[in-house]
Amino acid sequence: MRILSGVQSSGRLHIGNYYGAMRQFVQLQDQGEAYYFIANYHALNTVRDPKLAQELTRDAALTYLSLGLDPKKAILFRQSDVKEVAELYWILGTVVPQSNLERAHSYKDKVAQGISPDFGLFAYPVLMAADILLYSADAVPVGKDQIQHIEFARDWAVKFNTQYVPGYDPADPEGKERGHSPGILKLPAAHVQESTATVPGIDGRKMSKSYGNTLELFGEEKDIKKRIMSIKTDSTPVEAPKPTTDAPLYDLLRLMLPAAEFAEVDATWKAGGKGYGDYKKKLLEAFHTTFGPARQRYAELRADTGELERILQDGAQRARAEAHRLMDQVRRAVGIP
Ligand code: AQP
Repeated sequence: MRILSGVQSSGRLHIGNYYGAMRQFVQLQDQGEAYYFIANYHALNTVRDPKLAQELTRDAALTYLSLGLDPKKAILFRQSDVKEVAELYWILGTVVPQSNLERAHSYKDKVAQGISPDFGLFAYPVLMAADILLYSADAVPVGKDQIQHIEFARDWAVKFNTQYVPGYDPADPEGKERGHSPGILKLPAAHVQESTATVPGIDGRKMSKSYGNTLELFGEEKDIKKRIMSIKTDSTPVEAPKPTTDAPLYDLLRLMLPAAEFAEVDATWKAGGKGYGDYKKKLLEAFHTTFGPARQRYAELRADTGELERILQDGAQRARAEAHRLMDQVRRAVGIP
């Protein structure tokens, strides 16, 4: 099984990225051939400072490694190191209905936030599909917000194959039946962990770099504390039962505490006797227990710039070999010598 996923270097990575996606990346590196990349072309949609773009790309790579990604097992690379992705993006774009892009949730959400969209934001799902299809991925571990994009990638792969592969039958995409051909573009499947599908931010919306509501994995201790202490709560007094479990503080405790400890929180949350301040302190402790070792590795890896570049170059070389193979077929199919 080939696994592929990426994270945008559009800001410092946060615990939403970790629980929604990166934790699975690390688990899956033992279960198949894993390709993980830093989506630094995607990040240009929001990061317009070249120095910062480079720094955030490097930071995302360090984050992967600090969280346990092993470059001997998984291929780690920068999206921009494999130029074929831009070529596939264009070719695929020629079969993408504009109406699909107009109904993309991520695009509609950003427009609803008042962001005035550029072409890059509108066409984001096409580049994401190219990212996935270029490496013939079987499984794509992602958070829930990305499911629609994976569905698009499947639909467009079918459109491309139907258009350009003689004997391709969408009902038999692998060409198992006699007389059918397998597609050039392989259909990927989203791999979502339901329990952590959407991690809430400190304001209760989805945790997101662009909302400024994150708990950064490798943020300054002082800042983490400040942010945890400012998680949105109501004014229920200490002794009273909390009116709802539909609260970011409750969800974050559930994510970060071991089951037995969370059971205690759950009991007092529903019965009363503890205040939100106590729960926030507990969450801060859990943050440090959970991410302490990774934070330590991050500090060590940051000091060794040569090693990081070597890992990324090696990953790019391996990813390029696969991209060349696929693009040979794609170019031949569409008539580009
Ligand atoms: N809050 C979240 N809950 C669960 N999963 C999440 N992911 C991101 N936020 C959450 C998952 O992390 C992976 C990498 O995401 P990304 O950084 O490439 O893009 P994103 O989803 O757009 O993340 P942000 O923080 O919201 O970035 P901006 O603000 O730049 O758009 C994905 O698999 C994603 O599902």
